[in-house]
Amino acid sequence: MIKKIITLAIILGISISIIGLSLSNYNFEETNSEETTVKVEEIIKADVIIPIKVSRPGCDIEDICYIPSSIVVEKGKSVTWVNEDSSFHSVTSGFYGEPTELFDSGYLDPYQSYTLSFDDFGTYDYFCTLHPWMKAQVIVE
Ligand SMILES: [Cu+2]
Repeated sequence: MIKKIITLAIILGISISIIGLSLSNYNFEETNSEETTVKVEEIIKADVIIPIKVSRPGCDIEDICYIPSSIVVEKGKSVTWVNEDSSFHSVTSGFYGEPTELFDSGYLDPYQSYTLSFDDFGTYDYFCTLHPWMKAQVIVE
């Protein structure tokens, strides 16, 4: 009789543990599925943005082809450009028709970024090889 009671108690204990485990699993899965609904995006910290619609003339009127059109950085620091437009653009040193060949991002795809570090003082003018009206500068202090 005592043996039967002990066996029953053990079976009961195991059953409770199993139920408890499956409940905790269920809760875990639920939280997990909520977390996966959060959109995961690669976050690039942009110092200069190439905004939308700059592939047509007009952004030069307000000087917003690159935002900001003039950025001041400390010597040794880097600048990251992000192309937020749906067209290709470039970050090329110099002026349209007069590149200085110091740097050239090549064609940046939409949402592609380009990072450069500036180790010398000076004013670095740059432009877009595809759109003559797009120009801006980096000032290294
Ligand atoms: Cu461009």
